Amino acid sequence: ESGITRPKGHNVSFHCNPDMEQHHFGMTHPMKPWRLTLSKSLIYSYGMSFAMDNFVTRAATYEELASFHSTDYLDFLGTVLPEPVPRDLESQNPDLKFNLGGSDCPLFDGLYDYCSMSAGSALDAARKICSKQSDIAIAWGGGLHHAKKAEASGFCYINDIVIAILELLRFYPRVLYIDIDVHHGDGVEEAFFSTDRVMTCSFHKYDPNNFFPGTGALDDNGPKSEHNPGAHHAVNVPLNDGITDEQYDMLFNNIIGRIVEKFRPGAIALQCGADSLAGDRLGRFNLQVQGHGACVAFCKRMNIPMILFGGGGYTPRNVARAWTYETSIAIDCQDKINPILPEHTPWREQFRQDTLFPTLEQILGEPRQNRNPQKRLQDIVQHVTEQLRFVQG
Ligand code: ZL4
Ligand code: CA
Ligand code: ZN
Repeated sequence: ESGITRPKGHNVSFHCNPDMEQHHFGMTHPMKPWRLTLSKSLIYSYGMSFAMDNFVTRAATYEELASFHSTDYLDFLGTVLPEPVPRDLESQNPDLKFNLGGSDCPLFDGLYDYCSMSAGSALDAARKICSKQSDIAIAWGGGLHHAKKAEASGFCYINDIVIAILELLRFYPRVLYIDIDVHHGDGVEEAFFSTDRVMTCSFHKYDPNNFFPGTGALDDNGPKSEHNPGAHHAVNVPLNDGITDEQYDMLFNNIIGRIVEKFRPGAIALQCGADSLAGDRLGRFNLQVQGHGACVAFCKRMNIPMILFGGGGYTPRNVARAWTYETSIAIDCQDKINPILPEHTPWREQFRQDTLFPTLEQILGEPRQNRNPQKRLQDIVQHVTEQLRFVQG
């Protein structure tokens, strides 16, 4: 008996499609759709599905994908076939059409289905929010924030987040997008560069020369040109290696607290990329499951309808821990669940430690050096505070 019951006063819906998890980017590619299977298996083992409305989502239609993407791009995406032999390992090859087929965004079997299923979950989640049937809607298979209108980028082909936010904008005057993936949420930021109805805020590792995608500096806040209403509506929080839970929590609460107070969003889209966790194959931070989850808890306390998206996350056991803990926060049972992983969890040995909350020492041995001086973090809060003077709610 897990003791997990329906949360009082709010509805949580869970949107997934098991077919999505069957796709493979390639043996050594860091993006493993199987991490979604591992995450769900842990969520179900804890009995959390009994506290949510569970939906197996459909694939998004061509017309739905075309609400953001160009038809040229979609037509190509729908017809390209995986190549029998990888043509070129260099994804910087300028010949790639729509940036498809390199090492970051390979062509694989069922690519179009994979993309439309991710967007289908995100859209279903958005529609449950719009119809007020859900207060929190979860789409761990979405969160693919780098995809552009007519270009694949950074493991992302279809920007399910943009498509979901466009749906939210049919019902809500203002939507806040928050992105805690270790990478800059450039695709979502760019999509809403010229509107004041969406504010975007990404926290990320920033190093223009050595870390993908290289954008998202503190003073990149939306084009300030030609009476652009979207000016000042992009918040960027550039960080360095090794940031800790305490520092991240301070920044997140300060910055998101101020944005919500000023912008007064009707809905929140929160991208919960788990590559910001310590020990991630591509990540650089020292965040623990608790610190990552604290961002979700903070947003939930504001009582604003919210979609939780997945995103990056390249060490599957830690992805599963974070998204399980965050599901428990959504349904308000985080204080009730046993931190020892349920005995009957499938693939339990994959988790190495039997706890939901391994220590930094257990994850990394030696924690990564923290290169975020407190003074720099205060300057960031200061900059955002000044930026928000230009924003109206
Ligand atoms: C890999 O091992 O920084 C792809 C990508 C494939 C398999 C074998 C091919 C070996 C790491 C990454 C060659 C790999 C060369 N395989 C990759 C500038 C780059 C050009 C491509 O979390 N090389 C590009 C994208 C980032 C770059 C990060 C994050 C997505 C998200 C949301 C996207 N691209 C340099 C890298 C491997 C690979 C190993 C890789 N790619 C690491 N970082 C990137 O924000 C879902
Ligand atoms: Ca981010
Ligand atoms: Zn990422």
